[in-house]
Amino acid sequence: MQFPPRNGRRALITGITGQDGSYLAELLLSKGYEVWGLVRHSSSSGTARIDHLLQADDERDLRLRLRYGDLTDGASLWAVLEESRPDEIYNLAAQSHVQVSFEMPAYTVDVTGTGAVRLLDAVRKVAPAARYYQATTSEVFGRAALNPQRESTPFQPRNPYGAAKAMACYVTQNFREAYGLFAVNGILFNHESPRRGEGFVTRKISLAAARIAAGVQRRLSLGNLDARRDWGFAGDYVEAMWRMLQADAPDDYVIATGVAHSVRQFCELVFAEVGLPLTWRGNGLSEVGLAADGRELVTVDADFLRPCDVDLLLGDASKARRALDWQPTVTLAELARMMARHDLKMQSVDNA
Ligand code: NDP
Ligand code: GDR
Repeated sequence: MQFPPRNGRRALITGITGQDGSYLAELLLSKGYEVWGLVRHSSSSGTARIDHLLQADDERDLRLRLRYGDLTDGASLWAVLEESRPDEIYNLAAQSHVQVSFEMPAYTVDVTGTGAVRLLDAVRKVAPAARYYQATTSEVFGRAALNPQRESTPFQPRNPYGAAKAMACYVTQNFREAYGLFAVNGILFNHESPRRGEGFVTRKISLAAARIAAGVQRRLSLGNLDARRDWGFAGDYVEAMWRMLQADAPDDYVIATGVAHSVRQFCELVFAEVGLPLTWRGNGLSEVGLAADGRELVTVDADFLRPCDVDLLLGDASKARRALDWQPTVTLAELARMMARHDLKMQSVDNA
């Protein structure tokens, strides 16, 4: 199928207040786009990650416009599509926390799975020429029998979040095939940054290490230290999203670094960066990470263990490297340093 050439420069981002949404908004604005963002209403402001783009009225970037809406409210999706008439749509909104998806499975499926279907259905009817990006995830692979995982690896999600994302992925593919939409799935492996939500393990570790180094927290409790993930830098991954929508034809791509590390290894990198190198003693629930002076800085708490966890996710992004000329630029050690330094600086500002 032939798709019209890309010349439009108006984008709609759902999930613009999240980690990826904030980096993507910066990227698109820097490329000259007009950016529309869908935000949920909240009793307190939820725009901390994009406040630097919103500033005071006389200084703010007028190419960034926010509209209230919610993936659970189809009418708000129609309204924002009709008003913004986007050339590109990035569906990044989701209930994105795996542990929360065990506690709120029906809600997670409604937002993360059915929400994507609501948006796709509205796109098909209101903006069928727009290019659509669906944020899919390595969690769709779940208990994968083969490593590394690539686009052809069968889906075996192990939690409600992964199952909801698999549904969103399948419907994106289905609408591409059935209605000729330019709709793509980015199957992204874990990506982190100083803007990462505080409930995800890398940020939980960098924040705690900084607070412990500053003397305002005593220890960090974690769950599965053996879990291994393919962690990259979020700034690199939003570049891949954009490249997928500039391609000649719609397709699905794995985005990953191709290197996996354990939660334990990430702790070691971050604590060393804040001047507290760790050694480990014990195992299972009794394992502890010790400072050089013998203080127990990291402990294991059963509350943070999941009903079932994904032990290892490792991606093969060679298709994206070939077709999109994309590759990661930040190593895990650099990422750990970036996050630790940011959170140490936050401590010194807080304590000033
Ligand atoms: P975040 O959790 O940081 O951001 C999620 C965004 O979705 C927030 O802006 C949030 O708004 C918004 N949101 C949540 N529920 C709704 C709703 N019902 N209606 C409208 N908006 C909603 O996620 P990330 O930025 O890390 O990830 C972006 C996307 O990529 C997500 O879909 C995630 O599942 C997926 N993904 C992420 C990976 C990662 O490693 N970061 C890897 C693979 C996929 P609010 O600020 O109000 O909460
Ligand atoms: P994940 O990220 O579930 O991979 O989902 P998270 O950082 O939450 O967990 C990664 C691994 O660390 C283990 N772990 C802990 N996790 C958290 N959150 N808190 C802890 O205390 C803890 N201790 C150990 C987990 O068990 C897991 O194995 C993220 C999200 O961004 C998804 O939206 C995205 O789709 C996937 O990454 C790819």
